[in-house]
Amino acid sequence: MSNEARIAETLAAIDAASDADAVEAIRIETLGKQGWISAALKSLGAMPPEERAKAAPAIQAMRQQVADAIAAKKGDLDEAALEASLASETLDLSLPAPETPKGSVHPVSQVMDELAEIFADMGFAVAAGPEIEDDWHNFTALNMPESHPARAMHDTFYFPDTAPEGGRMLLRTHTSPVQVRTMMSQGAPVRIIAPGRVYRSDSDATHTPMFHQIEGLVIDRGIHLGHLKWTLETFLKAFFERQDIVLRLRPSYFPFTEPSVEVDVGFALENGKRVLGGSGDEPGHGWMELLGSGMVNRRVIEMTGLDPDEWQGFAFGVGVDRLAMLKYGMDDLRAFFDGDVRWLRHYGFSPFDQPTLSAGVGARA
Ligand code: 2U9
Repeated sequence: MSNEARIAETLAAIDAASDADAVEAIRIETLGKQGWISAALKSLGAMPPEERAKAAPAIQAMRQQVADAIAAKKGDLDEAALEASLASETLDLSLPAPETPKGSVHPVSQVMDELAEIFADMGFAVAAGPEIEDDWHNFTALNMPESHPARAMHDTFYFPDTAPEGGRMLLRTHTSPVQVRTMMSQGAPVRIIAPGRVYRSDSDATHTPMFHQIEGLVIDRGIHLGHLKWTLETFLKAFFERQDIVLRLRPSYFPFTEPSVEVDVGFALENGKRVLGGSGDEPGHGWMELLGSGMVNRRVIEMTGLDPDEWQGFAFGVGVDRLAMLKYGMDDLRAFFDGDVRWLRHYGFSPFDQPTLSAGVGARA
C-alpha cells in the first residue's frame, strides 16, 4: 500500500475512534517507537543525502498530519466526556454539608491563657523551665535541704541518674525551680508567672500524680505583704469576673516563704452550690482555701545569689486544675486527664474564643 493510502486509512481510523484508548492504539501504531511513520523517518538516515532531501518533506508532513489529527481527536473526546458528565451529574444543594471535625481547647489551656492575660496586664512575663529537675533547684534552693521533712510532702518520681552537680534527678514537684532559675539567670528585679505540669506520687479523687500549677514571683526593692495582697485580689477579681471577691489571709508555713500566708476566698451557698463572692463570715457563707503565698524567705534570695537586704519579694502558688474546676464547674479532677473527647466536647472551649481583659477573660458558651 502506498504511503498516501496508509495515511488516508489512518486519518479515517482516527476520525472513527470512539474513545481515548482507540486513539492511543493508533498513535502507537504510527508514531510510537515501533510505528510505521517512525520507521519511515528512521529509514531517511540510511539514504544518500540527495534522496533524503527529496523524501524527507513528504514523510515529515505525514507525521505532522497524523499528530495533528490525534491531538484534535483527543480534544474532541475530552470535550464530549465533560459535556456528558455535566449532563448526567447533579449537585443537590439541599443536602446537609459534611461536618468538619472541630477541635477544642482543653480547660487547663484555657485557664492558663486567661491567667497569662491577667498577669500580663500587671507586668508579669511568662517563664518556663524543665519538668525533669535536679534536687538542688527543686528542693535545696527553696530552703528544703536534704532530710527536710517538707520533702516528704512533695514525694515525687526519682530517676536513677545523678545530676551534673551531684544529687538526684526527679520530676519537679512544683514550678518553683523555674523562678529559682530565672532569679539566677536574669537577677533582680523579677516579675514572672510560671505555669506548667508538676508531679507528686499522689492519686485519689482529688489528687492526680500529674497536675498543673501556676506560681508567681515578684522580686524588687521594698516589696511587702501589701503588694502581695493587692496582686492576689486583683488577679482573683479578674479571673472570677466578680468585684465582690473577698480574701482572708491566714498565717501558714512553707519553707520557701516567711511569713507564709494561706489565702481563703469567701463564698455563698446557693441551692447547695458554692458561689464565690462576699465575705465568708456572713450568715450562710463560708471560706474556701484557694492558694498559698508569702514573702520569699531571705535564705532563698541568698541561695540564688541576690542580697536579701537589698531585694525582697513575694510568691504564690495555685492549682490550675482547681481554678478551672471552680470557674467552669467540673467536679472530678481525674476526668481532666482521661482524654475522653466526650468530656472535652462538653467542657472544651472554642479555639476562636481568645481571653481578653476588655471582653472579660472567661470563655463564653
Ligand atoms: C521561689 C520562692 C518562693 C511559691 C509558693 C505556694 C506558696 C503554695 C501550693 C498551692 C497549691 C502548691 O498547687 S499547690 O499544691 N503552693 O502554697 N507556692 S508560695 O513560692 C516560691 C516559689 C519560688 C523562688
